[in-house]
Amino acid sequence: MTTPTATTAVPDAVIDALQGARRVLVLSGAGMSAESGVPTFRDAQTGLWEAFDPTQLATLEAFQMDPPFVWAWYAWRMQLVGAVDPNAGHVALAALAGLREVTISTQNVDDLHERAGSSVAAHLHGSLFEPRCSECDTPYDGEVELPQEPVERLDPPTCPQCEGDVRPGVVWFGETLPEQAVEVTEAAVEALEPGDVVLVIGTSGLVYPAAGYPAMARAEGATVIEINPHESEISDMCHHVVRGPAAEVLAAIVG
Ligand code: BV8
Ligand code: ZN
Repeated sequence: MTTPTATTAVPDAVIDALQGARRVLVLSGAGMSAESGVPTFRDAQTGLWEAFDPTQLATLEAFQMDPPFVWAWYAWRMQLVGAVDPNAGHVALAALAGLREVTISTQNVDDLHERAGSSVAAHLHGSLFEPRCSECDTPYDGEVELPQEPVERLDPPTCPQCEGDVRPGVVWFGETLPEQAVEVTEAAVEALEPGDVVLVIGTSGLVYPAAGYPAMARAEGATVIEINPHESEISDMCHHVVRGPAAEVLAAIVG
């Protein structure tokens, strides 16, 4: 790894920890995609959604109450993610996988890690790009109309099997996380040994159970490093904190 050239000071201890690590577990949140132009969850929602609290929109109840209203938000987000590119941070993590054993478990519902060349072990909160029927759970692979601008309402597609409303393939608040994603993440945490590194990137650490993994990793003896320009709920339990933007810091660290 090169000596960092970022404007953000990367502590030598972080460089040394990564140099010495055999395994790296990446726990990424919305801040990982911020420099690609994807609004984070708690930023002021762009345009139309400024008036709404995402945690009120990202629920099954909100969808059942008004499917076109909630579907419109997700269709806009699908369009937005499709129109942006992975940033230098996504690219750096893909390159890191050529140097170390890297496992990525993300809270993000975008596909930017994959489009940068990473394989993602777990999407803890599902994916924008795996819509399924809200009635019979059948994956929906038909046409999805993507609005070029945010729209207030957009009818969700209809399930070809049962005529039910198609829903986004994300995990809403109050819904349990995909079992496989939890199992894979917990196994990766339990496999950590002293000397391994956990990079907690761009998450406010507010949403559980995902927010609990950094503490579990620390208990396994791994070195926990946060990359986030701001303080988060997990900053206090990290061994090192790099207060800078993910793309810039990761590009500097991985080189
Ligand atoms: C569940 C998909 C069982 C939808 C999302 C205790 C235990 C268990 C559950 C709970 C609990 N306490 C409360 C709960 C309930 C709830 C919860 O945690 N609520 C919170 C609000 C308190 N959890 C759940 O409901 C979960 N389900 O536990 O099931 C159960 C069931 C019933 C009852 C009880 C338990 C399901 C949660 C999943 C919700 N779905 N997303 C969608 O995307 O629309 S969560 C959503 O928020 C996103 O996935 C996002 O990833 C996630 C967390 O946000 P962050 O990723 O951290 O993003 P955020 O905007 O918050 O922060 C961005 C960070 O980036 C900031 O720190 C910022 O400084 C930083 N940043 C900005 N720019 C950059 C940057 N960092 C680096 N570089 C930059 N350039
Ligand atoms: Zn159906």
